Amino acid sequence: MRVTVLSGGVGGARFTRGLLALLRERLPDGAGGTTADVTVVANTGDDLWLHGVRVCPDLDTLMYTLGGAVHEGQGWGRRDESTHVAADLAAYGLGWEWFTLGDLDLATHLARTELLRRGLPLSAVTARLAERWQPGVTLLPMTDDEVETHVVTDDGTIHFEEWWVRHRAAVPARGFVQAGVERATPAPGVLDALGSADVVVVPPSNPVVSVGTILGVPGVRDALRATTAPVVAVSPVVGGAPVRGMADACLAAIGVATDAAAVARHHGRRADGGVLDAWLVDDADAPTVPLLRADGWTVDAAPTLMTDVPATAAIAARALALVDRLP
Ligand code: FO1
Repeated sequence: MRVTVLSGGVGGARFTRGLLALLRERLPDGAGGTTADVTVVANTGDDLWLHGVRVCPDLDTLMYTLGGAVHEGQGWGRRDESTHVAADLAAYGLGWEWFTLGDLDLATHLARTELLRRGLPLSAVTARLAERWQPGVTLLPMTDDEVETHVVTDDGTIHFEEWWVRHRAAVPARGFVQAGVERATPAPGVLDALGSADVVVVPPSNPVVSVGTILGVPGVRDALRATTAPVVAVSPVVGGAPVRGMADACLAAIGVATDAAAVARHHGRRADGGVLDAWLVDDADAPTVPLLRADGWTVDAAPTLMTDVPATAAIAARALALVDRLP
């Protein structure tokens, strides 16, 4: 069974961990793994150059979370981290003191940068770094080309991470620019992962700057619309608010209401020219189920708070169960 996941952010990584736990239970390979072949296409729009190293937040959150090394409370960065180098860099007045690169995390960025400088594309670099962590999935950047999400504010255009971390998305975003996306191509394996999947899963990732960025890579949206695989997604909005992060600030910037039905309609059903087939909302949003069903959506309500891995596995099970209810 081939499963392809489009993931960004902490929510995407946590969901994928639960999905893998479910697949290991349902399709065990007898060695603690799963016979399912899971490919995760990661958002790379958050990527940036800092202190001369390439930082890939969403690839690293997936690699650390699935590799068992993530700082669980943060959902990003390494557990048992220290920040000696960051403190000393601050003493030089360099870098972003509000964006902490931990000492162990820096090793990842130094390794990545070394391999990039040797001429490896990001996809090959990612595969090489993942060998150490054994995430249990094929981890693919959405593209090997440098695409960065920049945020247009009244005081100028800044990198997404500055808007997200320094300003906590409190500065109004007038729009998002995926710098470089027009000349980007999907990374090797991405289109095949979509075309040959038995199911495509969209976790409760940020619909604008994670899912939207991945879909913005030329060719990806068309491949998603064309695949014979059903496409199921989990709402990142519960009861009118994002579960984590500041997706509401992103949705407001593009004029989409922060509610489960509005986000579904923003992505759209494939039958209507959109990219999804089925949508799982939280029990808190059960009232939207009949409304969406009336529009032809295959939709269900379930507990969707990813409180721990078993709870997340149960959410993944409910999302996959929607496949059986597709017309
Ligand atoms: N998030 C923060 O809130 N504060 C930080 O200092 C911070 C540093 C950081 C360093 C490396 C990295 O890969 C991620 C980091 N993040 C930090 C998280 C990051 O902003 C988010 O995980 C993603 O960009 C959201 O998808």
